[in-house]
Amino acid sequence: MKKGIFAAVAAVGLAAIALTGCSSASGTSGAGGGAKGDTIKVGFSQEGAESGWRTANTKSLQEALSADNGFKLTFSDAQQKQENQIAAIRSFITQGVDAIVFAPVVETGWTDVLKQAKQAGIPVILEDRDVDADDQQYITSRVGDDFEKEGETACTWITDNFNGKGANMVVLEGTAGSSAANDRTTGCAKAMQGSDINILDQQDGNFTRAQGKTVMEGFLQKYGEKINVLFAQNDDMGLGALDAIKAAGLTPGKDIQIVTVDGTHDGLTAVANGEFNYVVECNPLLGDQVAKVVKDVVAGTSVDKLYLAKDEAFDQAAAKTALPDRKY
Ligand code: GZL
Repeated sequence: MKKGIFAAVAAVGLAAIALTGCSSASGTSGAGGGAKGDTIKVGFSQEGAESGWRTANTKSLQEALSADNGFKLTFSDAQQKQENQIAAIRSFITQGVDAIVFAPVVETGWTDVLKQAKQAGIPVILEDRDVDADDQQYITSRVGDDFEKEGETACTWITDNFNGKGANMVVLEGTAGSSAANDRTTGCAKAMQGSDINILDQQDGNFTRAQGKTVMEGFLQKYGEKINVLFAQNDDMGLGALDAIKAAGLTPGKDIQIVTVDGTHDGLTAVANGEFNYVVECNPLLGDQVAKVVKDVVAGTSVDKLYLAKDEAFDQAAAKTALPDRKY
């Protein structure tokens, strides 16, 4: 990932950030050391392993939070279950880690366990997804992507190409209750305001290929060739939908145009070969920024509330150019 492609957002825009501004770490950490030069003990609760994006994100975090970089990492994969993440965070608190990093599978339901971390003096840094506004008070910082902007960019392409044609659209939404799905839906709605594009249906495909295919099969049974465009909130659901579209005897990228979010290698390959029409990036390579925030927090250095990675977007020409050097 190119250096310096993170924008630190300390006081701009979002009310939640304006209210809390920069968070100056207390410098205290759990029972562990965390003093300058000591190995930093980090508990990382990853929400799952559901998509190509997630695989790349986990790899990035594990490479950055490595022993060579001064960390002792305890990793937990929650298999997309909130109860598993809560159990893992509780375990990190009991272990007395110096910092907790987690990618919350959904936005709500974290208050009790986040309060426990705060009472234990253990800073919590979010990576990737977000928690709801009420629980942001327990979060020291978040490193992630601007999901609302991604949704707006994706659906602006759709309105640019389909507005005024009486087009019909279906949506494969990401995991219900996740900030990635919620915000992409919000962003898309902003872009679609005033357009005549008809959203026939939108259903949760849980960010996986298998569920993307199953939900798309249902859409095709119900609406068939009425569908002109599919917005899939991640590449993997879009890739699953390709199988359903082809099985229905239709040509993806032509009979049904497809826009997705993530920008994984498989997603960009689908754009390059004409099966997808447009992909908006959601950069998963967050590890280096997360590691820097953890080190600063443990050292008692002030950090920003939010670090947003910059995302690009790819049509067929851009995808063909980007593919050879793609890191994920
Ligand atoms: C977005 C991330 C989403 C991806 C999906 O930052 O939370 O979860 O878009 C992944 O591929 O499953």
